[in-house]
Amino acid sequence: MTAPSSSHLVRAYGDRRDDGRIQLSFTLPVPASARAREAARRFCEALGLRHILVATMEPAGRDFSFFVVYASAEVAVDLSQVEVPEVTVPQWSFKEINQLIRERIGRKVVVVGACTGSDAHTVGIDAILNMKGYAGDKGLEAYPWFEVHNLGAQVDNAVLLARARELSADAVLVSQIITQRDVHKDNSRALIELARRQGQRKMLFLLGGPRIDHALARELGFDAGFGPGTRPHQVASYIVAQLLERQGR
Ligand code: B12
Repeated sequence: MTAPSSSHLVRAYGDRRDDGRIQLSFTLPVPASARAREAARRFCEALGLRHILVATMEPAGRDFSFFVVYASAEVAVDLSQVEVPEVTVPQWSFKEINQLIRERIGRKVVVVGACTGSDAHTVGIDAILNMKGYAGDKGLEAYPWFEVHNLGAQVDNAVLLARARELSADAVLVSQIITQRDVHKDNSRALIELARRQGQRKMLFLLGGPRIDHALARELGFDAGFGPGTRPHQVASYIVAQLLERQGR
């Protein structure tokens, strides 16, 4: 069947265009052996892969084996059908952001951030909030027109919301790094539900982390999601743009 002219099919690229070659790695609960290697090959066959080469088999603990496999995947993805919601952030500089707050909001923008639940990975939220910032981009603490409260690690959802209320925060910034058993989703969803019950959902809620994207954050009830490589000025610009939109300017 001929594909519609507007479609844009892409296949995996290995040695040459459209050869479909991929590399995948996985663990099987089988001690490393010839049998384990064959089990890995059959596993890939069951995935619909062809030209399977089990390149590496390493013992992983006593009863497990880790595999790296090269294979061909014949599937293609139609790029013209791929749509991903993305946060739109104005390209404002440090100076412009401060000037906009001073002139159009007329008071400091208050943000409260934390790494919530059992998560102790504070580097991400610190990168956004702390003076030093990230990759040469100053954190929100460095902006004279931002008032920043970084509550740190393992903050309970209720404690974060209570602090946000006390401070009349404009925005609540949540960092979730651990994703085992979808704990990031459960915890984030619970925060939004609590905020709704307590009548606090009018504040801006931003979610960030290495496995967070805008679509997921929206699905969990947040206003926006920020993934790996996020720079503090993007977060500052987003918050200010949203506050200006809300006040109709
Ligand atoms: C440093 C680190 C630790 C340190 C954390 C120290 C600290 N104070 O943060 C310590 C040693 C404590 C630690 C502990 C653990 N860790 Co750890 N850790 C890491 C490591 C090596 C780096 C994480 C990091 O600092 N990244 C750098 C920052 C800058 O990147 P980032 O978080 O993505 O942040 C950026 C964006 O995502 C975004 N962002 C992040 N948050 C937010 C929030 C908002 C609002 C916004 C706008 C943006 C934003 O902006 C940031 C800048 O661009 C990663 C592996 C890796 N290389 O990523 C594992 C990793 C995250 N850890 C992991 C694990 C499993 C653990 C432990 C469970 C290990 C154990 N068995 O004890 C414990 C859990 C402790 C706990 N209760 O949370 C796993 C997580 C697996 C998963 N997907 O769930 C990882 C991926 C390692 C791995 N490959 O297995 N860890």
